[in-house]
Amino acid sequence: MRTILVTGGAGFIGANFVRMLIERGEDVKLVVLDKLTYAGNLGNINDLLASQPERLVFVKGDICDGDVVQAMFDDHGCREVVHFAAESHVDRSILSSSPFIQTNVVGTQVLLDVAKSKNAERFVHVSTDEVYGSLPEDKPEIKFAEETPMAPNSPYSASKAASDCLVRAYFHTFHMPVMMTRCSNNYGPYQFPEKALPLFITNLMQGMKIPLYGDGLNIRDWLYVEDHCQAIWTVLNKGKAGEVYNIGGNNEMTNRAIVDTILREMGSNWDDGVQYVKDRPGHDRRYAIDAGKIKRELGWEPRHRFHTAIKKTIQWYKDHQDWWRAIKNGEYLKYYQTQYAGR
Ligand code: NAD
Ligand code: TDX
Repeated sequence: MRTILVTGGAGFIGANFVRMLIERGEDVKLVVLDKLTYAGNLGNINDLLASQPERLVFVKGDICDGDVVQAMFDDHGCREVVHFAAESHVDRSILSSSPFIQTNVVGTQVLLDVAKSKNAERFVHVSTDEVYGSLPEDKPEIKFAEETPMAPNSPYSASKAASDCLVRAYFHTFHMPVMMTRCSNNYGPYQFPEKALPLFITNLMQGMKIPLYGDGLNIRDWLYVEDHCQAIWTVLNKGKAGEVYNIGGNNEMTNRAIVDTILREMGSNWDDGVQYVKDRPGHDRRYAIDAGKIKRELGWEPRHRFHTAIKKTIQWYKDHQDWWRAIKNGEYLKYYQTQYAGR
């Protein structure tokens, strides 16, 4: 049985990754290291921690703490790493960038150093398409390729780009078996309701409006989270050391089109359900991924179609109101007030 360290496994994508591998019975033991920041939620994996204690272990800790990370290898026997842990919300990085530099840059460096000293066998660094910057909306033929130069525009994407540089350097200098993935926007169960899709869906369920930034014509490439998790598993198993793999849904949509779909599915309309608000500073106009390399070289492509997966996602938030109502409380309300009041 392989023993894999999963950082950030109590967050949105990390928890979906853990759930996928454990539920389908992969021959793995997963050790989740998570600081449980505002975005981490043990409730995302609690049932599996209770039912599969020999295959899933949780440690509360910070990836910036070298001793804690070392114990993952020495005490828990981890030999491979999938690195999800990060500060991940662009708007929060605009409010305050320092936690982003600490976790995303320093934390990744600590993790790389320990993994190097322990001769980790495989290391997947989960990154983002946002490191490439923004694409023009009037040139649909241009997409991000792995060779596209990095040009990050937000403190969040700048911190992710810095971590990508470190990962690249540890391959080049130390020949570490590291791989990097750069994925487009995810959606699905367990996504923290500060991100656009769960925010829009749960606001409507609370009788509140969708706050749509600017003219609502920014474009993102939406990927169902399960497809992303399968891509990461594929890279961990078949990826080549030192390589970058772009991951995308081949599903570019404007925010207006996303909102339109959600309104229709939830029986609302533009007048009752949407409020245009002041734009995000530095708001990237368009992201689009060319995911040809991972398809050609590793045989991965997305399986879920947006129109069915978004229905499934909306249904999940309808069926799990306790989950998101508990989050949309306390600290969250303070954040919401700071982020949206007066916009
Ligand atoms: P998330 O914010 O939902 O979860 C992040 C997790 O990391 C949380 O559980 C949090 O507690 C944990 N964490 C934060 N700081 C930590 C620290 N110092 N030590 C240990 N744990 C810490 O994020 P997500 O949306 O699941 O994203 C996961 C990864 O995927 C991130 O690296 C992000 O950059 C990347 N990514 C996300 C998307 C997306 O659409 N959500 C797209 C592409 C790439
Ligand atoms: O209230 C909102 N109103 C709005 O119009 C919010 C929160 C967002 N938006 C817009 C901004 C974006 O154009 O919706 C789009 C999606 O926004 P986010 O969910 O914040 O995602 P984005 O900024 O595109 O970044 C996401 O994808 C890449 C993740 O949060 C990152 O972690 C990932 O790296």
